[in-house]
Amino acid sequence: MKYDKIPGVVELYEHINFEGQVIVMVANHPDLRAYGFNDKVSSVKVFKGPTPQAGMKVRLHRDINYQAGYIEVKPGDEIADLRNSSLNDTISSIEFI
Ligand SMILES: [Ca+2]
Repeated sequence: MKYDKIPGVVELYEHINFEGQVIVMVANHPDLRAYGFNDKVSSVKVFKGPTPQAGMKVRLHRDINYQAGYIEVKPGDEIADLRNSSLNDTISSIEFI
C-alpha cells in the first residue's frame, strides 16, 4: 500500500505482554477480519510515524466500521494487557484521528 503521510504506527498483538502474532497499522482500517485479526487483540503499542502530527490519536473500536465503543491511545502508549479494559479480544476496527 502507498501512503502520503504516516503520522502514527500501531502494533496490535494477539496476546498480552506484546506476544503472539502482531500486525502493524499506519492508517484507518474498518474491518480487521481482512487480516484474520478480528476480536483477537490483547496488547497494543503506539508510536509516532515518520510524519508526526501533534495531537494524533488512534481509536481502537469494538466492532467493525468504527462502531460500538472504543479506547483512545496516542504515541508513546503501551497497553500490555487489554483485559484491564473491556476491550480484550474484541477490537475490530482502527481509526486514526
Ligand atoms: Ca469486535
